[in-house]
Amino acid sequence: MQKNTTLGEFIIENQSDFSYSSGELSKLLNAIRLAAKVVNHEVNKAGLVDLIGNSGDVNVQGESQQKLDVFANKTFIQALNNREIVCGIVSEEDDEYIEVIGNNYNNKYVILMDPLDGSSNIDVNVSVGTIFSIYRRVTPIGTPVKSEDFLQKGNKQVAAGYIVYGTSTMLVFTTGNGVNGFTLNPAIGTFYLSHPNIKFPEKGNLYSVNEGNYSHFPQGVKDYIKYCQKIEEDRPYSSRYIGSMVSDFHRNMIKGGIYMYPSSFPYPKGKLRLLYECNPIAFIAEQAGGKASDGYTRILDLEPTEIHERTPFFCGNKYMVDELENFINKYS
Ligand code: P6P
Repeated sequence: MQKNTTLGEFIIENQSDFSYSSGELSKLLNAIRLAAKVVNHEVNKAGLVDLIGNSGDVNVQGESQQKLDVFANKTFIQALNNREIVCGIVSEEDDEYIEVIGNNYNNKYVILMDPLDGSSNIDVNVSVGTIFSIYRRVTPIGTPVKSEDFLQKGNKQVAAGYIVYGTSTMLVFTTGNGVNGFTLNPAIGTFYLSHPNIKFPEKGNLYSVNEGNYSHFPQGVKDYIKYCQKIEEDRPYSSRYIGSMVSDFHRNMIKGGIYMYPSSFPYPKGKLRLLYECNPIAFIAEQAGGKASDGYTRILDLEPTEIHERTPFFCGNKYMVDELENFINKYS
């Protein structure tokens, strides 16, 4: 695929790669593309209008909702609702799943998303991201969506991706045939294929973790961090942590590295949510030749029981995650 192919051309030319698609998956990706442009426009001018700061509400996670969180959530839900593509939506910002009534429940897909991850960074002009995960529903078409449509293992995803609103805005996604990155040309509002077939580099030297929580980490994670910090000839590591997982993961996938959010205080099960943060990023990581686990089990094989459940999350170059798991397993 030629660089500078537009996202629209890419979707049309790769339609056959989208398993199960009867054009609905393409429409779904196009809806995401539109919503991403709208959110990008607001993120880029947030400092200029009254969209910064708390909305005054608190989301299901007990986290104060930034106004852009609320705006992004509404924008993606409207884009998905108006096209009668999905039969249900899970969002980090909503306690319960959202049933999409149109089309007499005949839509085949469900989508789970974090509409604006890392939003606590908005007020300080640090990059944020949107994460999405797409499944084919498992309950009969023509019936109302049910929770089991959302509580599927990550290995059942048909597509997953993220938008990173950074120095440039990129949409990165997979449908199970590799990972491709598209950069937005804001002057004309078009995403162009800028990073075809993204793969982790063979070696990585970045580790991303909030070391402020070090004292609460499991011993194996502490040992791995010390291993990263040991100054040895051939392994000069660098610590890079933005506090926005999409940005940390994106950098690590391009340059080589590992992102870690272990169980710690006050997150005994980890902070990141399995369904709409870890599963989509894990799908992308594996498609790019990387690995994602909870320290013991492949993230994509975890059996979800609750739509907002959390998990410890370790994701990056395969050999780096393998090394980390070896340290953790010394204590199990
Ligand atoms: P901490 C953002 O809230 C997020 O979910 C991830 O994007 C980010 O990596 C992490 O939490 C930051 O959490 O506890 O290090 O501030």
